[in-house]
Amino acid sequence: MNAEESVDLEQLMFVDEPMDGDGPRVHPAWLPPEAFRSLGARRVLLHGEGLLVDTVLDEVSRACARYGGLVWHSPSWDVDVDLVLALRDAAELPNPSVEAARAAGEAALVELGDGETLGDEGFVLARAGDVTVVLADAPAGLLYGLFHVVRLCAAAFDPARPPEWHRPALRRRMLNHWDNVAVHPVMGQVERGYAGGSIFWRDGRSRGDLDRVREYARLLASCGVNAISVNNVNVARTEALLLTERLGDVAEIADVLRRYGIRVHLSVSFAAPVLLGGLSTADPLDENVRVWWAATTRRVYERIPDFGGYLVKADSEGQPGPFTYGRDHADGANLLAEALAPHGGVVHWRAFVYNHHQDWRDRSTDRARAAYDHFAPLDGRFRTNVVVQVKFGPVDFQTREPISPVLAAMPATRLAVELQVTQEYTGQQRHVCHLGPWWSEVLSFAPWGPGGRTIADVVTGEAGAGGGMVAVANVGDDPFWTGHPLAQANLYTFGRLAWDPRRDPTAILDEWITLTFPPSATADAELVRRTLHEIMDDSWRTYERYTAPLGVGFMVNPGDHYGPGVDGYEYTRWGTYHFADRDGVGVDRSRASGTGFTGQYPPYWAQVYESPESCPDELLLFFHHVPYGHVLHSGSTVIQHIYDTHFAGVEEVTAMRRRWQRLNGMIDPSVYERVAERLEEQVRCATEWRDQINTYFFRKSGVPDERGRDIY
Ligand code: GCW
Repeated sequence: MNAEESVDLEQLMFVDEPMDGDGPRVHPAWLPPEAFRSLGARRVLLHGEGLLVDTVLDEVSRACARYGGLVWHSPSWDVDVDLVLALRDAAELPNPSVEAARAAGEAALVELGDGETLGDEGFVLARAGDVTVVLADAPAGLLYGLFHVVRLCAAAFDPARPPEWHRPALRRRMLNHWDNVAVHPVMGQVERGYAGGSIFWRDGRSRGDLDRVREYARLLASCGVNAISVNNVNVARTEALLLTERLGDVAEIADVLRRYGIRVHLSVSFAAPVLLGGLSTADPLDENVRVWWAATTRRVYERIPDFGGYLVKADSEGQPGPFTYGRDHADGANLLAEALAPHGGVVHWRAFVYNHHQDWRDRSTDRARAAYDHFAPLDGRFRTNVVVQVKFGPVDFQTREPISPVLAAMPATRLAVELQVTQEYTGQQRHVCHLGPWWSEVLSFAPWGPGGRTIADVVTGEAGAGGGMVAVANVGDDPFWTGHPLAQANLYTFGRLAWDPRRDPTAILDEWITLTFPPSATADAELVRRTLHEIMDDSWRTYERYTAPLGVGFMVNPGDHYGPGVDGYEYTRWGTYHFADRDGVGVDRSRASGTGFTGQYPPYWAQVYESPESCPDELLLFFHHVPYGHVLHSGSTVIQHIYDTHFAGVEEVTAMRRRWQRLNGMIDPSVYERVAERLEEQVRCATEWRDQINTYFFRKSGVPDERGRDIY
């Protein structure tokens, strides 16, 4: 196709019907109909029964109806097929080519599976003559296998394709929605949401737009997510009722998600026995409290038999918790775990617990220490159906932080790592900030020293018993789902990394590009691909360059956390300080002279971080207070590094904007326009960051830029 034909793009790229009644069209994200062309032009036989098999049938049927293929659902015989999707335990079919395909799949399994089973979600893909076969032990495996075929496009039908075996590394791959049911006076409908309203709730009630939820479920299943919590971890009165009176709303969502292999979880208030049950206490050791949770949880399972479990933020930023009763977080988590255990549910208990009423004058309290101080001593005390959910960094989802030492401190506890897909601190979906490379760094970090076990190993656990990966979602009712269309890639990447945390994020991004901008519907596919990589691959580092330097974090406007506010948090109670003065900047977290946080790491990193000489440049100001003239490993001084990176960051954003302009007329115009508009804002905001940070540090230090550029 050439550029003149691009008027047809909309037809190719968009689903036929607006999904919102008369409302705006919803962008199909990485599942445009065109991405199904290769599958939809084939003859497909589906063999097996089950709810998710019906979902696969529905997907294949829609693709085949559009692109002229054919689909049979067993029992069907004597047909020529190109693709067989079959459950392994389904009965034999009197069709030689189907049986040959299944035999090829079995052989591949023996060859590649290394004695392992496919499990509930795994699948094998192989070729038998002219036929591609996907075999799975369970329906969810077929669904994931189907989406794998979609991702591969024509390559799935390449006669030379060697067999493949896939199984998710992590059992639970979860998104947390910080969606409020009732609009919060400060945080709005979605806390830290940058994509419009909630797809689940509006103005105090369920939206009832289950079509949109269904589209969402497809998107999530296609990248591997299998669990979501549907309400904010800050649980206010209306949201607390989802557990009881409003459970029906949750059940309706669960009915839709179930068809895509996704379980529903609920954020609950630790004070629920008091708030909802009329008890006088929520003390985890009180017998009536235990009975209340058990009975309430039983009712949840009567309504939602595959309910996933509870998510709890306790004793944190004003949420109730066990501390009120002189109990600890193991007591609290075990209370809920006990109620969930008979039903196979799990409690995700967040380790994000710290004092948010700190006195900025007090240099001895260190927010970074808090999660470890609270949780590490409890290792071994949590029930097996408790997952302690740990933010990846010790402070709060910053653009750069060290990895939380809690993840290395609780070998006898199931741990999940929590990431933030919603871009609270990384540009709020107005800036391009592709987070895959950052998450990949987090997951491949080896807390016991290079070559040792990694964070990916910790959350995978022995025999897959780890706590998995969790992320705060970035989706809303925006027509592009994520506000910034390129932020869709963060959601996709999270799912794919949760499926396999060792994958290369650039390869994942490439997959996303192929699906979202299918080459067959794109005027110059290679230009589009190259341009997107150029803009996105390094965008997290670009964002880092023009914002808070060298790991010091924050410096954002208080409250909304958008844009520069160098001293915005410096004299507040939130525990996030940079301590810049005329001589230097940074937080001394050493054991020798600071808060002692470095001592929370296993010996290798405790030693590396302890000294400014060995501390990696990018984390220097997180761990040390150093003079502006301190020379980095890069050879630059701290002050010159600040100037250089801030000038460079803005130049890179300007280049992004220029590169994007190449795609004008080549891709869906509405995507083009939305991104173009956001890039304008990114340039504006990055410039503001550059000038405020540079000016601030120039005024503090009095050290001029050695290249004499404009500082105000
Ligand atoms: O980063 C902070 C956010 C809060 C959020 C909190 C948390 C849901 O600013 O809005 O509250 O983290 O993770 O609980």
